[in-house]
Amino acid sequence: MSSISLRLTSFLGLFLLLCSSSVVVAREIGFPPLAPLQANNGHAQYRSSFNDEKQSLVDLDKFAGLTTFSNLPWVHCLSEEADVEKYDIAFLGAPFDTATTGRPGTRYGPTGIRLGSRRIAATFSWSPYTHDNHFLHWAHIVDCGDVPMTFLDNTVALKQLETAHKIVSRRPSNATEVSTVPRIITLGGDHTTTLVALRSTFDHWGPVSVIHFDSHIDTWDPSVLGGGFSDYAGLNHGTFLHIAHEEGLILNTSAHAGIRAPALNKKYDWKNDKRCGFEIITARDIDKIGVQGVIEKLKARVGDTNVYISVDIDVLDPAYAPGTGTAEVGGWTTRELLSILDGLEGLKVVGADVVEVAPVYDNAGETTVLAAAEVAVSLMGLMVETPVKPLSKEKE
Ligand SMILES: *[C@@H]1O[C@H](CO)[C@@H](O)[C@H](O)[C@H]1NC(C)=O
Ligand SMILES: *[C@@H]1O[C@H](CO)[C@@H](O)[C@H](O)[C@H]1NC(C)=O
Ligand SMILES: [Mn+2]
Repeated sequence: MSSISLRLTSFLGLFLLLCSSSVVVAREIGFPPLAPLQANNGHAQYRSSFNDEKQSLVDLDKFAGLTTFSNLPWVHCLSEEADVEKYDIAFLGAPFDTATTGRPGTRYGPTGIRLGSRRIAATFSWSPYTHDNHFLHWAHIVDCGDVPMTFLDNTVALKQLETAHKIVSRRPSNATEVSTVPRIITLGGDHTTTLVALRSTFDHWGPVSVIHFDSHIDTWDPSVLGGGFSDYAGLNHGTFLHIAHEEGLILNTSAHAGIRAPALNKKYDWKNDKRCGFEIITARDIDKIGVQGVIEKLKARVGDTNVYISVDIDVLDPAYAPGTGTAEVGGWTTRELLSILDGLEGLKVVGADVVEVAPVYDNAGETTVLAAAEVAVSLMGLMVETPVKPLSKEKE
């Protein structure tokens, strides 16, 4: 190639380069990327939303500030003051693990579940299945924080939780025209905390059907599980349903779902379980009757009664929830559990919990706390779908 044609070629190249750069209209993409702002401001305003300084702080709050459940507002529900912000559904942490029979650690459960809910927020919760958003219905939903519970004396700790339940559930609701009693979703905490929650629902609604998701029956006789050497030892996370039955808190239309842990004896535990008011759906029943079959069985069992739903995270297989104290293999998947819970829509859920979350045994991917957070959101959805009246109103 001659030197002239070489010059021509490079001239042509430069010309083309200049041409193309003047034709292409570059997007004005700010850096660092402003992803959360894009969501709220439409596709054409990558930069302009930054002009609204106040808005830019509000929209980016998912990973900022203090961590509440699903980024809900925190209300000091346990305040001595009578006049706190009103609410209809309250998340309440019960950091307690001194009545466990296996690995302890659920005192960190409420904090773990909140961390697992970091990416959940009311503004970003339109369901891909129903196109609905339970955070934005009639109910004002809040996080009341954790109840102070001593880790040195179970009797005192459970009394503290009982006092907290009384205060939180006896405050006036916000949407009084829909429902006058605020409902509580407890973030546990070992399963013993459910006994206290059932005393609280009894206070407002009388005895309820319990739908108990767990790998264990938890109706063990205190004289069997706990050694039988003291009443104190007899009250633990494997006996609380037996005691709830003794106290008349639950109906004989209750059910377990996901059971797979062995009993302590050939006959007595199963007979005693039935006597306490329970029917058993085992973990392997799902292989025969499917998710829909489990939903139908549970709905048929509780009928039109008021329901308390307790989810021990160990109902999930340890592959889906390693972060728990008494893990049992052969359990349900997270998708199965969430489908069953959402399928219970229409039941009159007066109280609920997700318990036995022990983050110290969770993995780096936070498998357990992510699952527990979604379970809690599903429980909340059931409450939003079906408002319930307190007992006194029903009698009127
Ligand atoms: C509280 O209830 C009032 C009256 O029903 C309603 O207008 C208001 O939006 C509710 N507050 C919240 C935060 O939901
Ligand atoms: C529950 O107990 C009542 C009587 O108290 C009885 O009529 C009813 O059949 C029992 N239901 C079940 C499912 O056991
Ligand atoms: Mn349990």
